[in-house]
Amino acid sequence: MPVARPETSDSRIIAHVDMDCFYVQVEQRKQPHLRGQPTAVVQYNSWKGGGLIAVGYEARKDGVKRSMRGDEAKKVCPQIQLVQVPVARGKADLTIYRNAGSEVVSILARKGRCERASIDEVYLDLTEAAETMLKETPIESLESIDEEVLKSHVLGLCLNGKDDKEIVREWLTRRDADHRDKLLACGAFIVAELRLQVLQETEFTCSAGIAHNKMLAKLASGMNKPAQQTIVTLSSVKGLLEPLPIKKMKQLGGKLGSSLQTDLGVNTVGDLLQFSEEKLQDIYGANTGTWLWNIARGISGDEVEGRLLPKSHGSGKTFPGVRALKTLASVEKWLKELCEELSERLQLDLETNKRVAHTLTLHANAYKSTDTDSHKKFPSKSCPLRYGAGKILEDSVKLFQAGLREFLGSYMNPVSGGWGITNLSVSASKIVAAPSGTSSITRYFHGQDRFHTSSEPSDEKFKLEDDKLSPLRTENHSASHQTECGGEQPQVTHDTSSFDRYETTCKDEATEGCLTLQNHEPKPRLPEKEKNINDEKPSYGQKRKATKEKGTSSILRFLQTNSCSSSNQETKCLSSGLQEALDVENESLIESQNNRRASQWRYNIDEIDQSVVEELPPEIQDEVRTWLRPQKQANTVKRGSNIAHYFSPQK
Ligand code: TTP
Repeated sequence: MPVARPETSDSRIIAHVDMDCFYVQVEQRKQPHLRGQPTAVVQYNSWKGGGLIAVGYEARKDGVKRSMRGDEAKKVCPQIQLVQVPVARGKADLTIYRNAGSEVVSILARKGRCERASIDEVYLDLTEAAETMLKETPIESLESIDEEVLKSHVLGLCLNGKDDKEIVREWLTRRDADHRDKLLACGAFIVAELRLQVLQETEFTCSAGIAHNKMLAKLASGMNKPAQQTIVTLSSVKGLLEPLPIKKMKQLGGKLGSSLQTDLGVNTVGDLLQFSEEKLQDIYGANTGTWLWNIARGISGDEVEGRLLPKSHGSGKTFPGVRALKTLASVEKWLKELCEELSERLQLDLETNKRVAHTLTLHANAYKSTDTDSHKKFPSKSCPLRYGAGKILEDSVKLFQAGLREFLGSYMNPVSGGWGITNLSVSASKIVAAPSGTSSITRYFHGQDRFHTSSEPSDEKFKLEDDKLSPLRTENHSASHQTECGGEQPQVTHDTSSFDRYETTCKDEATEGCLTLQNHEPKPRLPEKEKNINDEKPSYGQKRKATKEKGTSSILRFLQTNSCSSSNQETKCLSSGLQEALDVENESLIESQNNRRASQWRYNIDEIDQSVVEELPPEIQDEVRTWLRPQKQANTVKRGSNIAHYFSPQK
């Protein structure tokens, strides 16, 4: 459900950075001979050449589209290079793309608060950096302006195709400009510099939108691609929004958007303007009504969250058509693969980032062969997460059984068939910092113990015959809101129950559909002075100088030398990804919108589950076992021990 948040200020400077044909660029970096060639990345399923999940800009010029399969792409562009997505455990393995996304995030985070929104998208709050620049290095005093900044698209500015750069220069350096426009101009310099740094350090190009809020920045980032940036001035907001199809707006791709169309005849954002806030509140409730009224006017108070790591991890696979899973055994087989992958990623997150996840959720898309109730969705189920692939699998199987039983209703026996699973995924959310130090690990154990259910006759409780569903505290989630992928990908991808990019094709929908939905009441947000991730704040002039000395070249020049055209023959429509529903497998990081309250930890040594110890690194298992024996030995654990070291932030 959308949350109506008033703008905290209309002079924030927010950027949305979106990588260009991301998977293709990652593959081209890996195989440089592909650079400049029409290239596409195809999914794991190779039927008809595999569904395209990423299409390079050279291939787009030849008419290749993401909705095509490899065979069709070869027909329209015979010289196309098709690269298959890496595979592990019989499914797509996105690790290489995830890691590439992390490289980019670490660079973008240098200038302000940074929120990793999907595998290839980032929001930046550059307000402080822009204000500093305005104070210390006013643009009108700059002698030369980098080409990359002059190439910016300024919405509302009339260009003639001849001296566009001069017109942009004039706009950037206007002495009498509104303060907010001056800040936007500073934002354009900062973003151009960041994009050049990304190019130099990773070889990837990206595009960006620069605006006063997240919603507008996101709308703009896809308007001029690849390797370009677009500025949304306050005066251009009305013209930008009015003609936009309502369904293209984030969070309006689903039922709410459909209701606006059918119930109110609202087809564009401009159509919404005729309704008063009270009227919209009457129809959709106070929060959603206000939110709708606001977005029609370009108002959105969403803050950029300081978060460089994903909010959740997920592993999923789709089983389209005849590949649908029709037996409990086949579901279990695939759950094993998914749970192993999820467990590995959780372990890596614990080791690398010292984070632990608290909630396990299972999503599925299903059908009944004798469908009497075609609208019924497979309910997503959650329970506390226990570490270790075996436990995750055990719990996932139980969650699946509970969900299936609910989906089928009491009159159908799951064992006798009559159902099929077309999408299956598991995700881990409610990720928080792992407690550090010896005293904290005890809390960690307590948390694990809390999750542990093996001492209970859980199998019994999960029997499908049993009327009381799960022994685990399962929670239902509306399937329509499963992931950010509301499609972070129907595309193949990002379909709701698949994820990672959460990030939704739905990159947009991703945010619409989420694992856990909570009704948020609109809360006025107070301006928040958050410290930049990078404490170092050299003056803007100094930074630029340093960059220049390193020989910054413009992105345009880089692209030309790499035979990659920067012209935007095929401009990505604002949320084109949303429409291109491919049909296969994808996994994604899920950004769940779970409750973010930190858990309360308590420790009681009697409650420690021995099995948890086995999941710890070998170097600390012995120590913990000693600790678990007679309680008098518990004191042998000292601060600075191996355990403390294991969880210490320095590790
Ligand atoms: P997008 O940002 O939607 O697209 P893109 O980066 O390929 O191209 P553009 O320049 O137009 O932004 O998606 C980012 C990556 O996510 C994409 O390279 C591949 C992956 N993806 C899927 O796996 N399935 C999908 O359905 C979509 C839309 C993307």
